Amino acid sequence: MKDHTPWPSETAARYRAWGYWRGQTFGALLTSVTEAHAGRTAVVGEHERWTFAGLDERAHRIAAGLIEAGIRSGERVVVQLPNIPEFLSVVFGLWRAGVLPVFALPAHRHSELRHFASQSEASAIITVEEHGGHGYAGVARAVARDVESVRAVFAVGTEEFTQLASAAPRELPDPDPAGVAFLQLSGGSTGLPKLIPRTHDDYLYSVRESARICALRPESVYLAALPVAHNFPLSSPGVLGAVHAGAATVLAPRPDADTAFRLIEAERVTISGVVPPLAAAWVQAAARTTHDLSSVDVLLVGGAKCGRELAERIGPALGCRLQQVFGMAEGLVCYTRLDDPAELVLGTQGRPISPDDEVRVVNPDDPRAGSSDEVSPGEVGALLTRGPYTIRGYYRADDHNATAFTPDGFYRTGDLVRRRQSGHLEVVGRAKEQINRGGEKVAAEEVENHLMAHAGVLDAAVVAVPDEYLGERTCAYVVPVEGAAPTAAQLRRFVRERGVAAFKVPDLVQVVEQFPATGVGKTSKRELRAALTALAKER
Ligand code: J2J
Repeated sequence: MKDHTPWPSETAARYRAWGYWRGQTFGALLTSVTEAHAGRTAVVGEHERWTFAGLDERAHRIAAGLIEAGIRSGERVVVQLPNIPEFLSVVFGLWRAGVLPVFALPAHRHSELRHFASQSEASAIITVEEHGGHGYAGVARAVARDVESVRAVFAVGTEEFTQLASAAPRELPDPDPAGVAFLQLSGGSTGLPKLIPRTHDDYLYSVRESARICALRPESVYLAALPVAHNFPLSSPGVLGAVHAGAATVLAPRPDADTAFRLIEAERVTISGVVPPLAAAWVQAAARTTHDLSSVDVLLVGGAKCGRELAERIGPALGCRLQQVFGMAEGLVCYTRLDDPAELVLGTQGRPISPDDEVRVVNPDDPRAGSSDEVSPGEVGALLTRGPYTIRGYYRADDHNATAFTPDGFYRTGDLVRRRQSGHLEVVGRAKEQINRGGEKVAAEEVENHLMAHAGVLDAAVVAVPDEYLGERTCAYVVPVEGAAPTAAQLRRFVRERGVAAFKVPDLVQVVEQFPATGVGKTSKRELRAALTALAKER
C-alpha cells in the first residue's frame, strides 16, 4: 500500500518552474519570518503572548526535545490541541524535526483518535491534560494502550511536555520540502475519516496565496475563532497565513460572540474566519454589543454554504467586508476577491486561488464521470479538480483512491456547483454521502456503522435534514431487529458512549419498521439515503 501518491514528475517540474513550489519547508518559513519580524507579536493566547522570536525559540526546543525523546524524522505524531499558543510551537517543532503532525480536532474522542493513531502508526500523541471539561490526556493514554506504535503521550502542563519543550535547541537537517509535511483530516464520506498527506511545497503555496488574496500584512491581526487544526482556520488564510505575513494570531478559546468580540476589541483584530451559523450568531450579537468592532476589516465565511440573506447582512452588521471561501482539506480553495463586485461576493463562493487550479464541472448523474464529461457552461454539475495544491491520493487508501480520483488525477470533490463565466463557483449541493452540520462534516456511513453495532439495530441510514440554524442536521433512520425496541434516546447515548465526536451523534433518530424503498428488492444505500432525504424534506 502506497503512503502517498506523488504528482507526476513532469507536473511537479512545471509547478516548480512556475514558482508555485519553492522548496521551502515550514521550519524555514518560520526562520525567515522571525529574521524579518523577531520582535512583533506572533501569537496571543488567554494568558500569554509570544513574539516571533519567542515562537521560533520554542519550536527549536520542541524539535530538539522530540529527537531526545527518540522520535525520528519521518514518524507521525497525533496532535490534539485546543486553541492555545502551544499549538504553534508544537506543530513548528514537529516540522523542524521532520516529524509529521496528524491533526485531530478537539471534538474528537477515543474512536477517532484511535483510528488516526493506528492508520498513521503514530509514535506519540501531543495533547492537553484537560480542556472544556474533557480529559484529553486520559483518552490519549487509553489510545496509547490500544495502539502498539504509540510510545508516548505528551500533555501540555505535565512533566513529560515540559521536558520536551525545554530541550536545548540543536541544528537539525531541514526535511525534504517535496515530502509529506503533515496529515490533515478529511470530512469523510465513507466509514472512517481518511488522512490527507500535504507537502511543504504544496501547502505553503496555498498559504502564501491565501495571505495575499486576503490582504494580510504585518499589521494585520487574525482571530482564530474556529479550532485551529481545521484546514480553514489553519490556512485560509488562517494562522499559517498570519505567520507567513508576519502578522499576529489571536487564539479564541471559544467561538461565541462574547468571547470573540472581547478579543476583537482588546487586540484590534482585523480579520477572522467563521462558519455560517457562527456568522449569523455574530451578526445577531453585533446589534446589541458594547464592544468596539471597528478594527475588523474582513470576515471570511465558509465551510458550508453562506446563504444570500446572511451574506447581505454581514457587512452592515459587523462593519466589515465579507469574503466567501469554499475550500477543502484535500486542496482546492476558492475565495471571492476583495475587489469583486457585490454580486459575486454575495452570490458565489469565490474562484480558485491558482490560475493553474484545473476545474471541471461534469455530469452529476454519473458518479464515475471523467474530466471530459463536462456539462454545458452555466449548468450544475459535479466538481472535479486538480492542481498545484490538491492531493492525488489519500494516505494509505489505495482502494478508496481508485474511486475518489479520476484516472487522470482529478479529485472528485462530491460538491455540486455552477460555474460563472468569471470562473466563480456557486455551490448548489452535494453528491457525497456526507452531512454538513454548519461546517462540521459527518460521514453518513461512519454513523451508520456505530448505530449498527447496537444489538437491537438491524439496519440504519443517516441523512441530512434541513435546519434553520445549522443548515443541516443529521437524522438517523433505524430498523430494529425483531423483538427489539431501542428508543431514540438510548441510541443517541449508545453512539456517544462509543467515544465519537459529539457532532456525529445523530440529532434525530427515527425508529421505523422498514425502510421506505426496501420493499422493491435490494436497494443501494445511496438510493435509500436519497429516498429518506426526500421523505425528511416532506415532513
Ligand atoms: C459550501 N460548501 C462548502 C462553502 C466548504 C477553507 C474553507 C472551508 C474548508 C472546509 C477548508 C464551503 N460553501 N463556502 O478546508 O481551507 C464544503 C464542501 C467541501 C467541504 C470541505 C478551507 N466551504 N464547503 O470546509 O475539508 O462540501 O474544508 O467539499 O472540512 O466543505 O470540507 P473541509
